[in-house]
Amino acid sequence: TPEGDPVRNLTYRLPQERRIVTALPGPASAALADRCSGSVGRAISPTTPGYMVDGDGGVLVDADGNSFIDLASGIAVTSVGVSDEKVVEAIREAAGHFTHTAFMSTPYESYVQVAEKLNEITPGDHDKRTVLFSTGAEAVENAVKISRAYTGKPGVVVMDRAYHGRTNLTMAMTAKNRPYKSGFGPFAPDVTRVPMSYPVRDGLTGEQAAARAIYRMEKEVGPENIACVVAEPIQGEGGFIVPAEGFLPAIAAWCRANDVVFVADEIQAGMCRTGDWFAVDHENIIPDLMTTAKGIAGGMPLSAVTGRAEIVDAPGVGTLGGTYSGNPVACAAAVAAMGQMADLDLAARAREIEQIIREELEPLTTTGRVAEVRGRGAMVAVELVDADGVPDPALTTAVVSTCLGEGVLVLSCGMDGNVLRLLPPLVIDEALLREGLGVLADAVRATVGQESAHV
Ligand code: PLZ
Repeated sequence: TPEGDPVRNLTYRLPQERRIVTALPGPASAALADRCSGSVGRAISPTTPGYMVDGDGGVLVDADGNSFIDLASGIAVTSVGVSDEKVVEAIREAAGHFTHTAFMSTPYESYVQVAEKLNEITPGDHDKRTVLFSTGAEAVENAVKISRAYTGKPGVVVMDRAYHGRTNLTMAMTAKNRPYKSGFGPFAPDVTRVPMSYPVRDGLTGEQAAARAIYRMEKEVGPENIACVVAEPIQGEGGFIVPAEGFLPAIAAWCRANDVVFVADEIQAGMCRTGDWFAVDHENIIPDLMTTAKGIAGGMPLSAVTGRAEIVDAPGVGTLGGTYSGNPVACAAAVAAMGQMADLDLAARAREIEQIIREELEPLTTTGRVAEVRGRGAMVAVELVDADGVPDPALTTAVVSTCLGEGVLVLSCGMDGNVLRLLPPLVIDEALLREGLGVLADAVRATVGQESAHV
């Protein structure tokens, strides 16, 4: 195995290598895929040609011994790795005592530790409180419940292309029709969508884009009816869109002036992913409430709403919760995962990863098919277009599937399905990352080349 990263003393249990030893899928994975289609609802149809049995650092290993380079982190979850030693040890230790008690009735320390830690690392030094849940969608729903309780108003404002989850309220908040919403309505009322900033397409400054959104909020809903504005500081599923500087601060300021709760949905962008603890840190924004999940607990299901004490405490005693909310094994994992993020300075590592990705992928702009390489830290996307500059989902799908076939796990996103998104674990080895990006770059060039050969 390689020595790892001497600076952070990263060492690995598994060889950090791309190794494809069978046709994909291999026979063991193919047999499992058969059982899957005979037993699992077809709405859940996995896209990776391998059933995983092990993983470490930047690799996932399948049932046939194929080792894939992981550029997805289970959709931005395993930022500290899929089997970080400290996280795994914390899970073993906690589960050895009890797997569950229901914190609402029978409490334990790790829940309080997670709350204290989140109150400490989220922006602002005001008095804060945290409540824990299990999934991201649940955290978003509860941020809305808390905002309504605090303001006494019903309205929820969300952004174009937003993604906030798949429950009924969060489907209403999510923009994209297929595959998330079509056929699943009616949806929760009182949700209004306003335009976000999308610099490469709208050409507006952050202030101009904010003025456009604020006009809509004032004229279509009115601040007297709005409980909260919920925004992803860098959009995830919607296409890794980074709003122009000044957009988010202006929206947050408008909220403050109008008794509207500003909720930053940091479920995908938070927890060191973008090179700071949170994406809002980049412009020193202090949200009233923040939702976190994904990266927070090293892969265990845990989510949180953190924010101003007077807002979080608006709902009365016993009005928020859930059987599994703040599960003790997940909380123990979160304490360990957040500890590793600080000890290994994974925020700095995310900034280094951005440089590596830009070095390897910015040259692709010469193909004429890359509208933009954008993002921050280890949350970077390549937006693909056709020769006329129109979003090109076919090219994107072809590149993703070539990468999968070559042992590199990469995801797409975007309203138009034309964005390649990179979310490597923050502990990925540099040489391995460069190799994975090389495969991706070759796949883009080869696909574009084949297309022009056909014309
Ligand atoms: N808010 C910003 O990114 C989850 C969705 C995967 P849950 N994104 C991945 C899929 O297709 O279901 C997400 C997010 C933001 C909320 C959520 C919802 O988090 O844990 O998936 O409920």
